[in-house]
Amino acid sequence: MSSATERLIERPGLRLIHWPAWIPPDEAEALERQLGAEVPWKQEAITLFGRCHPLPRLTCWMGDPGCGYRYSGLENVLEPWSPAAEQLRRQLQALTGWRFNSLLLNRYRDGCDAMGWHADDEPELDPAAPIASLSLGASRDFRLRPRPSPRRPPGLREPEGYSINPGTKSGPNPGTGATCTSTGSCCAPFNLKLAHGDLLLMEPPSQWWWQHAVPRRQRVQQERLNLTFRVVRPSPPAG
Ligand SMILES: O=C(O)CCC(=O)C(=O)O
Repeated sequence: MSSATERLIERPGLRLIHWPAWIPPDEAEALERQLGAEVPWKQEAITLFGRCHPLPRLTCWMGDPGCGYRYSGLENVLEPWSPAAEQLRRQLQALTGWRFNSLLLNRYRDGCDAMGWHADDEPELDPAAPIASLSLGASRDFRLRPRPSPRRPPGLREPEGYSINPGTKSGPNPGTGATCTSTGSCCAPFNLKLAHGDLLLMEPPSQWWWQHAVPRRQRVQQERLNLTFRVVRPSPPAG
């Protein structure tokens, strides 16, 4: 782990902390190779209107027993923590104070692999916990936008300045991801470049108000791995 300095990215209802090169390049390369080899990657498929669609990426879920959950309509089979994933979970606990008990790994084989707009707001997730996202390999765009129809727990008030139709307001250069201080002008979609070794912490209540996506980028030929560490409220053992 490096002593990379972090950057705070704030919008109404959104709070992200970004550590560029949290893992230095040579360590990140070794880690990418290790995860590429030790993780049991598979290509899941979802069924929509009776037709089967393979996901445009390879995935794997790891976690503590009882910490799996449904995601994109898929009931996920939990794999045990691999050695590299377990080591990262310990480092993230030291950094954040959170003991992550579930991990989704995504392998984007090239720029044709992608992830559509979504928020990580499944009811099994602890809403007080952040999601820690580590990127390895190719740099990819990570897009953010206010949720077209925010779904939130009863009683949670809309953040001051939040707008799902920001087109009429001009933001202070949303492309930079610069810290936003003037509420009401910062709800335009924006882009973050996530590069080799970068860590992104998505803090509550970001998932209630914002969505994210990793769009297709045909010119990207290199592979990318992304690991999102989560805190699931464990389900009671069956029986
Ligand atoms: O690949 C990424 O950076 C994002 C992954 C993601 O959105 C997710 O795992 O829910």
